[in-house]
Amino acid sequence: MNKRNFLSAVSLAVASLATGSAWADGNTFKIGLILPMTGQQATTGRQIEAAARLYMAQNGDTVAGKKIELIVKDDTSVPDVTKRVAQELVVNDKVNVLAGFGITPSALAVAPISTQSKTPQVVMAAATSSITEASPYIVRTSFTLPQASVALADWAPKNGIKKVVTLVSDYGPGIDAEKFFKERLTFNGGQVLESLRVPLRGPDFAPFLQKVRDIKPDALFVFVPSGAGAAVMKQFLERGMDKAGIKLIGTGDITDDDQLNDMGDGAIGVVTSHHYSTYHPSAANKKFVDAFQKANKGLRPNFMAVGGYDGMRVIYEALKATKGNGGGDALLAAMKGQIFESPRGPMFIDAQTRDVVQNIYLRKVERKEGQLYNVEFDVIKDVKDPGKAR
Ligand code: VNL
Repeated sequence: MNKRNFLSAVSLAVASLATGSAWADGNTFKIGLILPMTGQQATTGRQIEAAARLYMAQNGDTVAGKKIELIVKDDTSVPDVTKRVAQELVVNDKVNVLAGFGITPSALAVAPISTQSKTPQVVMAAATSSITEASPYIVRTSFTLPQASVALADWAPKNGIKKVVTLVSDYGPGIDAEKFFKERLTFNGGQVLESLRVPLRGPDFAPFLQKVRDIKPDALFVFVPSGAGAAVMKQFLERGMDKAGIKLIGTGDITDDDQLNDMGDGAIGVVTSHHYSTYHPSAANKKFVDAFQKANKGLRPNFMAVGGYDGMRVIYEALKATKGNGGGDALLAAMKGQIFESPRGPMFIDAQTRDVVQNIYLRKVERKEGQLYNVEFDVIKDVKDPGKAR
């Protein structure tokens, strides 16, 4: 479908929403959950789907008199597919909410559809700062890379790390991480010696790591998306970078709980900053982790799972608040300003920006009870996305 046909299809759908026929298909409330279930980002899809199903199992599938129907679609993390699937979900399935979005380009591809059809779009994974500005219907329950990166740039120079090389995936979140880490480190008297970018698809880290070895900084700061951290860690250790005195630091995407336990003792001591650790010491998190593992053959929930779980909560609470008969605008209004305790700690959906405000933790990989975990050792409370201030 070309753009014009698509827009008129959406307008038709909007017209039918306005006359009430779409809502008349009774007492179901449909959530279109679009995720990368196959391909390079499949772990993200698996984590979020499992978390959404856990939330429903724990909270029931009837809310405010409506039966919740979860429609999961695989977009293979190809934005053109995300867009087509979103269009079908809005026009044919008449979903009440769109949710998921494993990577930034997928979230951005759907933003115009959300705006046109007035469908709330709950971003559970993608983390480029600007995403929430792409549509007034976007609400985010994951995190932003500026939010996660700045804390580490404050920690590093106080801990003997002054000269850093950055290595990021060459797209939205990587560029945010690079920029905000560098700005803050420089402000703190440190220095970024070189900024390296690797392709998102099928990256070969070897030549980049060789370059880092030659430059010999105090530390290498890395952002790669969830699922790619283990490959970086393996090559970092194989090349003896740690033995050459180069520390590995980054946002928590690199010591992703989905993979961390298989990374081996070489990962011990790696310091990262992030909003969620499976090891987060709270009763709410313990309950979440236990239930998630029980329902998923021992799979450890990572930060993607938490974004999905909390996203479902935001949708459920909005449906309750609107007593089951609100349209897109009413649901969106009821999502704004929600404040609650997540497994990650306290969180808040800023009504102005529709973005998540949350604690950012500094963590160090340690072996605990025989397993590798990101163990939190410091916290910066209630961090807003620093990308929004400018
Ligand atoms: C993104 C950001 C994706 C952080 C990620 O994993 C991640 C994104 C799939 O915005 O594309 O860990």
